[in-house]
Amino acid sequence: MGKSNSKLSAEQLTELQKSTKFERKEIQQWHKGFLKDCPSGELNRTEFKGIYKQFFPFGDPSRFADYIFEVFDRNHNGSIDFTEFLQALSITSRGSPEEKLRWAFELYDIDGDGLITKDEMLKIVDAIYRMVGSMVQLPKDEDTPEKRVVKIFHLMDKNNDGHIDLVKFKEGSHQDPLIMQALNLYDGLV
Ligand SMILES: [Ca+2]
Ligand SMILES: [Ca+2]
Ligand SMILES: [Ca+2]
Repeated sequence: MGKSNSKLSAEQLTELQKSTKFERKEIQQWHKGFLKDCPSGELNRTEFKGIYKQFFPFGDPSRFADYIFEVFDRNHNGSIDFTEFLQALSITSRGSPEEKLRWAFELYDIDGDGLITKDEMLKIVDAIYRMVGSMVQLPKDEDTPEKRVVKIFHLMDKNNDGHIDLVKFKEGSHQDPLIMQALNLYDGLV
């Protein structure tokens, strides 16, 4: 350990400026906040879930936080360092629609094979429903995760083979803004 200094070096700052859409000042502020919540400089899964719990005290965000954690943790070493944190934040808050959709696709494509199956979609949607719980009133035809998934697949899986690729995902998301729900929820956290 010991590598997490309280201040970013000039090189680290320049690197982060290149790889995110944040200004130096913003990066420094985020870094300060990050270290306050996470003095070790590495956010583990439990800490990450704890953050979500604060924002969704009436629901159960632990599963959703688990899936989001996987997308944040780029190098899959089981923790989120500041660079990973800031890069995810950069995309979800300031990314182009294209970048946001790609990020969301990664979230839904749990095994990372480039296709979203019904099962994967159901896992994420179910996690979202558990998280928001009774906070939102849903229309009758999507008041369960299963119904919601049927609806999404009807829209996106035009050839009806049970898979959605990135192209179809992007096309469908334009017609159904709710698919970005996961990201919008995340937006509310930052
Ligand atoms: Ca990591
Ligand atoms: Ca997949
Ligand atoms: Ca298909």
